[in-house]
Amino acid sequence: MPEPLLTTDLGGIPLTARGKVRDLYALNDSELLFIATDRISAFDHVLGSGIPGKGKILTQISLFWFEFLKDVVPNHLIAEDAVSAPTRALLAPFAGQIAGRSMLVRRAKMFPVECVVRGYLSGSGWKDYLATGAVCGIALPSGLRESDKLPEPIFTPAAKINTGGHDENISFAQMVEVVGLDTADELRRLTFAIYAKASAYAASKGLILADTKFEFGEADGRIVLADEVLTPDSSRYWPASTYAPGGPQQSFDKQFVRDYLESVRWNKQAPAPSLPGDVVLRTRQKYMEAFRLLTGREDLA
Ligand code: Q0Z
Repeated sequence: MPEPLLTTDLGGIPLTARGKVRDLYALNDSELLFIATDRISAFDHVLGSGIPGKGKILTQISLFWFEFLKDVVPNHLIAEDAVSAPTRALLAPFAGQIAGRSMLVRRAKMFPVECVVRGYLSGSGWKDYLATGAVCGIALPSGLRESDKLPEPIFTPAAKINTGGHDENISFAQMVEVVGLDTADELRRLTFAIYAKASAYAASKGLILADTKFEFGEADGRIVLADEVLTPDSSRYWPASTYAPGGPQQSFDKQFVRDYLESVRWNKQAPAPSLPGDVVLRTRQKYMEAFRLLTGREDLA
């Protein structure tokens, strides 16, 4: 088992943003380098242990979806594995931190809205529905149960809250105030189109894509799909074989982690615990299983 990559350091190359699990570097005015580390979060904290290979697995899943969706929406990807591009000589010394887990992307002007689409009632959508009968101002039929399939997918945007805090669900009208009507309409249209194609494909592989979120930006006057796409970190995947509405569903990827954290009665305050070896190993296997199901490939690279 390789050591998990928990943090990156590219020498003099400036770090633009460090997320819970991803590091973003500015290469020049027009290009960024995304690196997916092996960090894992649960209950809103980064845990003390990483999952070896997780960043590679999630990067390969993102790359699969960018390719699969390129006829639906253009994206920010320039190249995977920036190390191999001859013009990237400056990255060569850092190949060990980059290979298989990085994406060279076009810098875009990001829209400050998460484009969330839900086909099923779960998470904050379920909480909103319980409290108000609606999600992001979209009224739903009464009597729905947790994890029920919705009559049709709903678009439930969220405003990005900087660092740490949860994104806040907003109405479509509030989104319009932020990005304008034409852009809001187009982002919603693209979000539904992507979800329709991706959820049908996932279903053909035995996976329910319960919900997911996209981030879009603008580059050269065009809307592009940015960030990571349809990874287990940005999406709820459920195995179709065990789907049972009327309560929460098991997480495809993080269930062993959550079960362990509940078993040790962690108070969900920093510092987050480390994970025992068997939880790390079984979780890695779940990520690999998602990779195999979605991409049809047996192994990374
Ligand atoms: C994405 C994020 C991460 C922390 C900025 N193509 C783009 N152009 C400009 N900005 C971004 C992108 Cl993807 C951008 N994030 C989210 C990613 C670590 C935060 F790896 N922030």
